This record gives sequence, C-alpha cells and structure tokens, in this order.
Amino acid sequence: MRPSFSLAAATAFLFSHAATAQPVIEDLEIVGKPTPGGIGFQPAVTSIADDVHWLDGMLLVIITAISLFVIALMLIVAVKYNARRRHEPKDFTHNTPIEIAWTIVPIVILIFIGAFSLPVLFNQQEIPEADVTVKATGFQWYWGYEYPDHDFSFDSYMIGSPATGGDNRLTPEVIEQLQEAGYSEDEFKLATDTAMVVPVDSTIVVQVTGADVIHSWTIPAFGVKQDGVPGRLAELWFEAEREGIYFGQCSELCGIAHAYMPITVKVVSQEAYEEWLDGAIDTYGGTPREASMAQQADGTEASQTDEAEVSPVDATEGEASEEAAPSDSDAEAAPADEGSAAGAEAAPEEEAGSDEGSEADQAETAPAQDAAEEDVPAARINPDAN
Ligand SMILES: [Cu+2]
Repeated sequence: MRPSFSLAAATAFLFSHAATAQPVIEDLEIVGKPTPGGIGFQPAVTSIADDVHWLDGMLLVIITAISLFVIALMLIVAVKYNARRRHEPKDFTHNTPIEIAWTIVPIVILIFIGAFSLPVLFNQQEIPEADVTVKATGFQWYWGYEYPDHDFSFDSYMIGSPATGGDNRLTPEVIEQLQEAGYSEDEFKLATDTAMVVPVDSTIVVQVTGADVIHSWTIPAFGVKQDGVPGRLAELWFEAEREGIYFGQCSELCGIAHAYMPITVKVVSQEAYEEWLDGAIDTYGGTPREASMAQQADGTEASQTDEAEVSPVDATEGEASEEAAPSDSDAEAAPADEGSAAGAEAAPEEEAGSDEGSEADQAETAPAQDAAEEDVPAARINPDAN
C-alpha cells in the first residue's frame, strides 16, 4: 500500500524510467484487439466472456422476437384500422384480459432473462481464490500495476504518451518505439510500454482502484470491466485460456488524456510467467518468489534475513494454530497437487536462499508453497507483511 499520493507520484516518476527494463516476452500473438468496422465481440478467452457472449446471443433472440411482434401489431393496426378504411372508430376503452396479458407476459420474460443473467453476474462477482493477485490503479493518465504477493509495482504508459517521450500523436519515432516493443502502427493507442503479465489457465484476481478520479479497467476479450474508485478496492477475476496479447482502454471518462491510458495484458505460459516474474522482481526490487511464499506460509513479519531460514515445519505448525485442522492436513497430504508441482519446477531456479540453498532446503520449500496457497486470502488482506 502506498502511504500517500505524493510518494506514489515519486515512485511513478522513478519507475517510468525503469519501465523499459521490464523483461520482454516475445512471439505472442495479438488476440484481443478492436478491428476497424468491427461490430461483434473480440474473441472470448475466458469462461466469463463465453457466458457474456452466450447471454448476449440469447437476449438478441428475445428482443428480436419482441420487436418483430410489436412491429407486426403496429402494421396490422395501421393497415386494417386506418381512418380511410374505418371512418367510425370504436369507442371501447378497456379490455381486462389483454391488460392482464400485457402485464404478466413481460414479467415472465424478465424472470426468464433473470434466471440466466443473474448466475452469470454472480459468477463474475464471486471472487475465487487467486493463483495470482494483481492490483491495478488508475492514475491520470496511466495504469499502475502492483503484484502484492511479491512486493513490486510498475507503471504502464501508452507508447507515444508524454511519459515515453511523445505527445499522444503517431509520429515516426512512435512507430519505431511500437515496432521495438513488438507492435505495429495499428496498435498505437492500445500498446503500452510495460504490460500486466499473467499465466495462462490460472485464476487471476485484479484489485482495481483509482488514485485521483474514477477510472475503469477492462479487457473486452476477458469479459471483465470494473470501475477503479478512489478509496475503494474493487475486485474482478478471470482465467484466460489462450496465450496472447490483449488490449483494453480506460472506460470511465477521467480527464483530458482519458483516451491515452490503454491497458495491455500479456497471457503467457506458466514457465514464461515465472521467468518474467523473476526478472520483474529483479527490475522493480520485489521480494523473491520463494522467500515471499515462505513468509506468507509463516504468517509472521519475517525480516529479509530470516526468510531463508523459515523452516517448513514452523510454517505448517503456524498454519495449524491459526487455521482449522483440515487446511493443514490438506497442505501436508497433497504433495502431488499443482502447487507442489510448481514448487518442484521452481526449486532449481532458486536464487533467494543461495547461501542456505542445499538440495534438502529446496525440496522442503514445496510444502511451504502448498501452505502458502491455502493462505492466499489472508495474504491479500495483509500484503504488507514485511
Ligand atoms: Cu482513466
């Protein structure tokens, strides 16, 4: 958490210069971007976007049927009961059965729509346990991203914005910058100098807030959109099924450069994500992965020097005393689950505890990671553990 906005501005200034050092991820297909003249949706790459598109299709059928029905009635009335054909109008005023029908039928239609749309809405709003948590903060006029599990953050400026040396216009220099970053001229006003990077097929929870005015974070291909309101921390979640680059734009009118604070998300393989994460931790001065995992599992305010020495036994005992027994037994009894598999893969790359880094230590970080997974909500609530 940032203690004050002036500090945020200072870090923003510092990071704006470090930003170009963000590890580059190459060979990613651009999947989620608007197309000129397009009238449909961008491809759906999350279950949420699938649901939204399906719901949209279903509603289109219903409103088409209603529209055709009403147009047909109006045509019948216009043709059959016009003044030329019937000079003597009827003088009745009420028709109880029809009035009941036109009250009941819309209610039934709305209940039918609600029965399908509310589950979709609840699915979006019930935030699952995160594999990766990212905090997105809207600033005038750029987005800042923080990875609270690893204590680093960076800012993300549109390529061609003043922060990158431009003036929000497409110039030959900006085209060059775009190409250097792996984009084309087409992606001007969409591509940013740094991107939010997340692993594919993982549950990503994005905490959205605003630092000055209300902004809105969205990636159309993910089917997510959330206002970032100053003083509030809203959440959205998604699980992207396809690797690639996805673009979004601030979706709440936030001032003069509202159009120049796009959002770029790169969805990459788990391996590429971990590689990027290590590089980003290096670049932005975050807490190394293994150390922060052990620290979360322990749940105490371990200092940097103590982190490498946190024993896995302590970690699980600490968990047991704080939490109900089942989560502890889960943590110990599931060495074959995804978390420990990731731990086993991650172990050889371990740099953090290099002074302590015997093979036994590395093998034992796996249970601690499991425990850390159990503990994610607590870690989210208290990201400033150190
Ligand atoms: Cu904005």
